[in-house]
Amino acid sequence: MKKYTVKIDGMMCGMCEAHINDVIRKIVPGAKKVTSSHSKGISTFLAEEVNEEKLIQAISEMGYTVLDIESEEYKKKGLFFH
Ligand SMILES: [Cu+2]
Repeated sequence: MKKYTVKIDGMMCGMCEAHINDVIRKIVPGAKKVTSSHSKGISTFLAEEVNEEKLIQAISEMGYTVLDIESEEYKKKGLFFH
């Protein structure tokens, strides 16, 4: 599982956030914890694998601009024993 952070230009309000969340869920069927913030200009979600090209294209087609996609290994807290 990875945590993806997508920097998006053009979100202006809660409706934009909802639109972006919808398109992420559509392009990334297994996406979890999909959240977007128009004030920060980012969307985050958890997923195993993402077709980044397809996601960028789908978001652009809606009139927003993807500036960057970052991913990092996501580890649930408390899952590991010392
Ligand atoms: Cu809006």
